[in-house]
Amino acid sequence: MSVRETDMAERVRVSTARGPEVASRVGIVLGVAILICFCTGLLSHWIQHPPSWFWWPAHPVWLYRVTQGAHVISGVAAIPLLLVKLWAVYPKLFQRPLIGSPLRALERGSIALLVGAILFELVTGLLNIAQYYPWNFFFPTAHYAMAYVAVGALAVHLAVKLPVIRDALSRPLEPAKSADAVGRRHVSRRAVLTAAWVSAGAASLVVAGQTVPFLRWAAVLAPRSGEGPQGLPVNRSARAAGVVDRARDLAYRLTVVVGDRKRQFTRDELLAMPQTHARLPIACVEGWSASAEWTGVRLRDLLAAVGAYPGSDVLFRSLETSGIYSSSVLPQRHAVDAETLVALSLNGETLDIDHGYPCRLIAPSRPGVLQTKWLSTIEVLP
Ligand SMILES: Nc1nc2c(c(=O)[nH]1)N[C@H]1C(S)=C(S)[C@@H](COP(=O)(O)O)O[C@H]1N2
Ligand SMILES: [Mo]
Repeated sequence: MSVRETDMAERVRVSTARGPEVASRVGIVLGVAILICFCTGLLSHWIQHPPSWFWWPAHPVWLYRVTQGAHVISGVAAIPLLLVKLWAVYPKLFQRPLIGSPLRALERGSIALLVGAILFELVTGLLNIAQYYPWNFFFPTAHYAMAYVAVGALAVHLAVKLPVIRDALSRPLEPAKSADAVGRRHVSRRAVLTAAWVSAGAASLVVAGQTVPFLRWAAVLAPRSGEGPQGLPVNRSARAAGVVDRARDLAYRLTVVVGDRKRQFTRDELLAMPQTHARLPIACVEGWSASAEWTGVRLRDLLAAVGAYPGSDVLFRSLETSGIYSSSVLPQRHAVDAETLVALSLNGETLDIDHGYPCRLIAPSRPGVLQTKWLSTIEVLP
């Protein structure tokens, strides 16, 4: 840079709050939010597609509720932080030459990848919370794969920028220039940072309301925080799932298969068995969750009534015959848990058809998507 250019750059920096001081401070908080989001997202993925080494406890019963709540809250909080971060570095994104030397091309390429991947994650995640899918790829797979791209690009970016970040953090936020020079700036850096923290806090609050009970009042942006039959939200109704007739059919039987033994139960027969109460949350992967009082037959008692349970995974099938919700696999650790129920009632009333009547699975510390409703068959896997 020539002397004149340096002078120009300095003047630009003095007249705007943009620059590494704001970018590095917002960047650190954004990085933490992304890290929380990534780790909790990985957990959720592993619970739903467990690798052989993976271990997920049934207790405390609210564990998945907390990790998935943290996933969605940190992701939503990252959105305003990312916007402020992009604003702070905005002029640099378009600095000439756009491509330049191979090294510079590499740096620019990695930043394009980073911004693209993080934007993709935050936008698809947000639209998934709203259950709005204006694309034709399968959300979980794309969201999962792109998370590695985002975090990989972030690691490279941090390594490359470490000297700049160190330097920016070692200097005071506001330069010790004359009051006049600071006064010439339209907004102070402090004001920009305050705006970043406040907007991230507000974004967290409006989405946290769908999972943190005492923040319900704040859930203005949470699509499913509110009411459903028996005080619990519903993601997919019996009508939407096309199971109303089969669920109400007087010939309904729950089939239970343990090894080479098989038994069928009417709903009344299930009601005649010893009943257990459990207070367990439904924790949807989309981030909403709500606790409820469930009553029904302990899964392990039901299996024991049919045959000797060999201690393996258990497959649940729904009256709903197609789609990803129509079945789920429960690991042995959860299957033997005293609070894992084939639920027949909810909050003291007969299970509403939208919550899974005649009966549904409810197990502790599991994603909502695996709490299969309208059960037709329970089968112990070999
Ligand atoms: N058969 C079936 N089971 C299902 C679903 C479904 O669509 N079909 N939705 C799942 C999802 S995504 C969630 S979050 C919970 C919601 O349970 P609720 O509607 O009783 O609150 O049920 C799960 N069980
Ligand atoms: Mo869900």
